[in-house]
Amino acid sequence: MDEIHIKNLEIYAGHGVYEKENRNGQLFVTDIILYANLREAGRSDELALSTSYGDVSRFVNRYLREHTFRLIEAAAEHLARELLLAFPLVEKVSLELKKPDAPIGLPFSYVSVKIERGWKRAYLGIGSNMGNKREFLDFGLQEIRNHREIKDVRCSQIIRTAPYGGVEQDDFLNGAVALKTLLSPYELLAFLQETEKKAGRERKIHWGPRTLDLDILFYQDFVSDDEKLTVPHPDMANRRFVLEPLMELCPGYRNPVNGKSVREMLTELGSNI
Ligand code: A4P
Ligand code: MG
Repeated sequence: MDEIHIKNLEIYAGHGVYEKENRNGQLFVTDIILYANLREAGRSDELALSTSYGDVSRFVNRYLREHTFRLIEAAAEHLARELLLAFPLVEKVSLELKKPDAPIGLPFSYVSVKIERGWKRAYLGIGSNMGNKREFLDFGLQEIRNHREIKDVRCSQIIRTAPYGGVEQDDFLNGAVALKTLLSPYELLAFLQETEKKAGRERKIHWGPRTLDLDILFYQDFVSDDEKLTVPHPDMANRRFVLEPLMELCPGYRNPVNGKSVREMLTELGSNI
């Protein structure tokens, strides 16, 4: 991806563990790399199609002066998030925050933290087979759309599906959702579980009836199989009610575990189930 660099931007602000540092302030120096597609701005020579390095520099200056953090880790983390929210063309940001006058009592040039943060693409499965199913799905979608750190939400068609997995229960409504998020996989999971809870979800029977089920199917090319979070969803290749909606959103997306695209998994499933 293309890059815009801002090097050694100097800001006087009050971050530190000691109260004196917050009160008196000191010099901070930042290096920022903005990752974005600059092709259209380059071709057209239009500032509106790019991100103004002047606006970004003033934003960083204002943000670091108006907020106080004890750790430069926290200052960098919050600043990176706010930059990504304020400048929508920026996909990823690299931020180094240097503190040349940190109270160490030994000679050094600076201490710093450097982080890289960006929008991540994720796909969710949504389902309901209790009560007013459509309303539960709409509620879940609305909560997802309202989250500050989620954007570009697209939902597949909602389909009616027979219950899978052997538990005798009502038909499901199922769909898939594409989104971009600043949340980590575990933060996204926590938010989805909170949303299920708000929809009155009770966990009684494994694979049993539910008002609202929100599963992470893919999170970029992240792979995890611990107890709390298994991504990609391990049984997706056997589930038509997952693959059909996904097919509408991302037919070419490859499962990082088996290397197969959604289209290939659906073709292999054939007319089974
Ligand atoms: N968990 C692990 N990985 C994930 C992930 N990728 N996304 C953990 C979300 N949660 C994940 O889930 C149990 C635990 O899975 C959570 O605590 C979480 O930490 P749960 O939602 O409480 O229980 P569950 O949904 O009963 O179990 P599970 O294994 O998630 O079942 P599935 O896969 O959700 O399948 N038939 C049709 N037609 N349509 C359906 O939507 N759904 C199921 C449930 C069965 N049959 C169905 C459908
Ligand atoms: Mg689930």
